Amino acid sequence: MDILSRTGNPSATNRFLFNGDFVDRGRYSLETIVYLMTWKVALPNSIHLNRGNHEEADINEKYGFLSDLEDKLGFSKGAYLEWWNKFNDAFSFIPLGAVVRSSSSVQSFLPFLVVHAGLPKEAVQMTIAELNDTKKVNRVATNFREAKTAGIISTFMFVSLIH
Ligand SMILES: [Mn+2]
Repeated sequence: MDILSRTGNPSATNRFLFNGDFVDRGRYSLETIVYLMTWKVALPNSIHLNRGNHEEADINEKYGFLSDLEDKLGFSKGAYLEWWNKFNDAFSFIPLGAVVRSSSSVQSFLPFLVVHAGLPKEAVQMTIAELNDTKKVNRVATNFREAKTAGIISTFMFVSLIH
């Protein structure tokens, strides 16, 4: 919210890419993710979200998001756990990366890929089209331990912690 108060709200000419870890970063996880999701629904082409390693249940149950939901929605155990599951289901659909290209109205630059952490070894030889192919990279996963392509997915979000 502080960023948008300084830069102005998202619009067709004021576009944003937020690069993950929307939760587990302080006492306002719920407010932050609802705020970003609301902008995304309102202006889907002006705000873009990449998935970070904290948009994953195994992580955000330990580092603040689950307890934030318990504090704010904990009128019953079922309620906040249900919301936690729903948020993590939604997180599984957040893209792992975004390609940033120049538009004709700004200085030209080569397209580049933005991911939360880094590229896995398997991906270095892959094209953007192959990375975007859900048959090759099944990136929809709420729990990486159970995902077929867990190694690739988690490296997109965790490699900075490993190397
Ligand atoms: Mn992170």
